[in-house]
Amino acid sequence: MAYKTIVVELDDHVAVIKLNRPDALNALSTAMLREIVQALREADDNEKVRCIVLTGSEKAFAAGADIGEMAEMSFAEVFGSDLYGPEAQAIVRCRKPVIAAVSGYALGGGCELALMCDFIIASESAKFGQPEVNLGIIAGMGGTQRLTRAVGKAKAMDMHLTGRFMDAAEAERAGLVARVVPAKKLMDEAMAAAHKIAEKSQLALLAAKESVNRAFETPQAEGILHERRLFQSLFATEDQSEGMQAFLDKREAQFRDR
Ligand code: CO8
Repeated sequence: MAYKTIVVELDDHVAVIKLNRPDALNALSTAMLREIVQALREADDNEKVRCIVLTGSEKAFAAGADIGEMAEMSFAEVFGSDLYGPEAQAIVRCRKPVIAAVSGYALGGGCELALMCDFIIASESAKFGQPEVNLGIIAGMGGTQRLTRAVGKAKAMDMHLTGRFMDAAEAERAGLVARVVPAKKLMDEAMAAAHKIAEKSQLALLAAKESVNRAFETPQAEGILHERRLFQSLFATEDQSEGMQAFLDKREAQFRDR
């Protein structure tokens, strides 16, 4: 499908979704969010795709929701249309692993979009922030919830209340990002991680993602029970037999997603 605000490329088993509104620092318009949702759906439905990388430009992953689009909106319009709500829900419904490769600004909705991905690999130039308070609003796509769970109350409050940006080194220390690499190596690192993931059993990946996400949605005892049942269910797969036999045979496993 032809997109206007994003570019989608397939590199072997990895779908790369690149946000592409350079003039607006990849500000997230409704049109762009809908295209991201569509591209994620297509990647989820495409049997060839085993991992997804979501990225922006060197200067900006995304500098937030599109302020121009929101500026004139009334409460009735924002509430009545559930602005950005359905798109945000659809993004987190993607079942395949999604890596955010973040360079430059990841602000407001851009930070929230990165947090909706499964993990973030950041360049040394990355800057994360929830500066909505400067606009007289607050985060609306999960930022008060996901950022708080990622970095804890103190730093989340600091970012939401002061609007200050967190650089990549602080973001790594705080647990917001998984890895920090030099800007020039960002896509190489993200693609290497994605290709590594693509080698695994799809069934185990789906179960792992679902189970880790339970840690955010359920009491711990429920999450642990859910994990145990998923763990046990994977013993019904051929990939479990193959993975363990390959280890014992001292060879690479050949997973077939069965
Ligand atoms: N929306 C629209 N346009 C933007 C945005 C944005 N969020 N950010 C940057 N742009 C545009 C600028 O207007 C400018 O356009 P133009 O050249 O036509 O004037 C262009 O991008 C370049 O921006 P700057 O000239 O400002 O570039 P600088 O390098 O000087 O500054 C900054 C970069 C610091 C990133 C600056 O652009 C900035 O502060 N941007 C706004 C950041 C922000 O406030 N983000 C939060 C937005 S609100 C939000 O995300 C709410 C999400 C939750 C909604 C969910 C509802 C359910």
